[in-house]
Amino acid sequence: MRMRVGRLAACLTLALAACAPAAKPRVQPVTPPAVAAAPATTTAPTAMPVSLGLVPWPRELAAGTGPGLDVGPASKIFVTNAPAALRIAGDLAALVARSTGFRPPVTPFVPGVSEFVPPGSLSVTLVPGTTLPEGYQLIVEDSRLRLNAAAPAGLFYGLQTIRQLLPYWGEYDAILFQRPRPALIPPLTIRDAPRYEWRGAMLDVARHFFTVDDVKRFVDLLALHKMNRLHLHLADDQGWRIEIKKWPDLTAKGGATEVGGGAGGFYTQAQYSDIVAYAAERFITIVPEIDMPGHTNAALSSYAELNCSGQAPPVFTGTEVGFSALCVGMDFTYLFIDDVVKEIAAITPGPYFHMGGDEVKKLTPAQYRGFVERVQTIVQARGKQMIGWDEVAAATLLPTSVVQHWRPDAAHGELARAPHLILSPGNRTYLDMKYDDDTALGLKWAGLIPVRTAYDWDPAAIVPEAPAAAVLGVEAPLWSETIANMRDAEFLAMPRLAAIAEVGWSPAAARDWERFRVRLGAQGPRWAALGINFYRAPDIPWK
Ligand code: TNX
Repeated sequence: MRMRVGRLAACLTLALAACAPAAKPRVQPVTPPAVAAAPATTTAPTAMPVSLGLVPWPRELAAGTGPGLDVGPASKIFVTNAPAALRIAGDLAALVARSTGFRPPVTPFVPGVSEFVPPGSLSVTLVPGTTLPEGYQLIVEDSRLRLNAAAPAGLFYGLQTIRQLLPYWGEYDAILFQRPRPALIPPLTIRDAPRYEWRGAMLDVARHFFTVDDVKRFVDLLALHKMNRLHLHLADDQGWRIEIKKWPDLTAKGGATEVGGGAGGFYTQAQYSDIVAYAAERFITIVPEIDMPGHTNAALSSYAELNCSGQAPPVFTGTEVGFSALCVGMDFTYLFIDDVVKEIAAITPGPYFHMGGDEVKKLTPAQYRGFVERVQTIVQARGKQMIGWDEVAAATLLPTSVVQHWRPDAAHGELARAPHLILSPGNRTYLDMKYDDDTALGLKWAGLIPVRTAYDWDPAAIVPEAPAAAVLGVEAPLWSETIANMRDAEFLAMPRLAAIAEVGWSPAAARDWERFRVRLGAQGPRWAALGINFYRAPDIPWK
């Protein structure tokens, strides 16, 4: 089925305005309500009740008093006159238009001349130094909405919050043809910023290939939940998915199949750059992974000279792991790796290169460590920080290198010494695990993962020996042995991706399963409107 790429995130940008600094809110702090009640009074009889079904829950939220904002035909958006702010203000206007049928005009502030925001209007302002990294403030009071951030990413996340405050029916394509209706945003003050800088997901495009439009659709799911890293698993035994100009057979041969023997596919470098740019507009960094020295049958079958034997193995379309390895004792292998890292680094603006490093059964521990250290040097020489799955913690790592924890039983001593850690414990974050025994898709080697299991854990408690500052954050991998298209991917990812997003964003003290499941249930109509094939998990009170 063809997805509506870009619709999910069409409103993702926020503008900044040099509007007046937000006044101190006259509000009482409240504990996060599961779903806040609509304000007692509304100014328009047609106003829709708005629930606070926010996911992820913000760092601080206080209910306000007095009128909220009735977005209506007279509403305008005032914005800081800067390109990033104007783009986000334009997206906000489009979002409001979809929700209400009225498209508010966007007017840049003229600094020092007019920073007045009239009642009924919205403002988007970029003011350096006013928020934490990636943070924003959203203040709705006196019939005005003010969004403010120190940097564009914060405005973007504020826009996602506004999106969840607006009625879900704005997500339907048909809404513009319906009678315009005002939408009420309740009075509130939100001061928000993420708990962790790394809030990611991984998509395995190697076991089954996913098109550029599929990947953009996945990016949209991340953006909706304020996630900011998309790790692409670009090469494995079953497929090589990224064009390397100097080694064309990697894709010509190694990209031409997938699990089950389908046609596979690959991204040209131009297509990859298109994905990178699409993600960047949504403040998402692409993290490319070329898995090595194991998980390399696609490369080994493409070039005989990469094999110690000089013989290329056949392509592989099964799902076993651990049988392949690069010829680590041969210098030629490292020339190959350098070519690959060089070409990918050149089209990857983000600072990371993931070298995989998992599940190597063909090498001695010393061979493995030597390989990791040599690849680490190559990656660094090409200007990137190396990331590896947790097995790489056995090697001597540079201070910039990042270890991605995945095995629930990995040795904590090594992990505690990792310069930086990403937490992807298989028994919590693996989106390819079944929800329960009846789930048709997915695996269960790391256990069954119902929504509560994906939600109810604290990243700080996974490797308690690791210094808190070493923990970059969390990432949810979606391996694709058992999924062949985006419908399948959405079924396994949603709603657990939203749970992991909150684990990465919200402060530990604000997280609570009982409240979360109600807020998650409130996403149902929105996700349905967006055409997301989410699993109606029985433990969630879907609206
Ligand atoms: C383990 S997680 C793997 C992958 C599989 C996955 C399936 C990791 C680093 N390696 O090769 O696809 O399990 O759940």
